[in-house]
Amino acid sequence: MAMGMMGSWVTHPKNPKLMPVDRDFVFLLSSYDIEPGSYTPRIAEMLNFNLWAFNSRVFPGTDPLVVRKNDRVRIRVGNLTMTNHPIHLHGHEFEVTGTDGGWVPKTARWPEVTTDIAVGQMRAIEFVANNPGDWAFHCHKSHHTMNPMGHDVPTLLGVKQGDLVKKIGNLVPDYMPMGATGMAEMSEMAGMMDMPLPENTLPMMSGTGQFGAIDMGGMFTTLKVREGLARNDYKDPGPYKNPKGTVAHEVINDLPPVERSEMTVPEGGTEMSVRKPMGHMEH
Ligand SMILES: [Cu+2]
Repeated sequence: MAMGMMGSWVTHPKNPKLMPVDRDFVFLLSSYDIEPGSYTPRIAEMLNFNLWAFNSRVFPGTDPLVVRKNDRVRIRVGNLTMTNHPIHLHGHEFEVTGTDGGWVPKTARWPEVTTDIAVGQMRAIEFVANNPGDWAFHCHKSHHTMNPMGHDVPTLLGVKQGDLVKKIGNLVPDYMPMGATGMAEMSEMAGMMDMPLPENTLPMMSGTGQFGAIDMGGMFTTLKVREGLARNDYKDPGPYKNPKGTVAHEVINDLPPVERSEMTVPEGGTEMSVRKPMGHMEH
């Protein structure tokens, strides 16, 4: 299992009228510790994994879930990793309709957009895909939507790095600094400069969409809801054509700048005292 040799077994009921759906997907969640440049996972690792996978694949290597508008969709997710995964869907509300114990009675279901899947658990979620578009489907732990991530790098947010990069580069060729304004800066830089990566690895956050960098990795894919697809058509239909007036854009106009009230600082400044807990002296 630590090498990725695993799969799902789905037994469909003999009676096709039992819990019918139009599209039925299944995911196994798995995780690996593969050093950049290496081809063999460290199989003795228990907790500190760096690759988080849907069916042993990570974004942008995952396929989209293609469905027709108004299809009833089931997504089954089983968790074979050593931690829980809050699985989240955009654009729709779903119900958990199945667990390892069987189908959930209709009266016991409630609307959700995220469901946590504990270690060793299986969940089936269902919804009607009534909202056309491209919708993210992903684990909600942010480091599970990243690819190989060094966890012990210093935080360089707000640090003016100047020629530091060049100086370090003299010592460590291919050195890549953590972005001063965040992760997006890094993946854009990596794309722009055609950064060389070690063999058999991926950028930490990558993927491009119709509006530019997606900055995701790991347990991430998209649900693509379209009208007019054939019954068995699962091919990627490409990016969604957003109807006019539904895409956010920068507002450019001649209006005067917004007036904001001045911040008043009392004379002599403000003194603040911070008390930290010091054990149980008063008890
Ligand atoms: Cu996760």
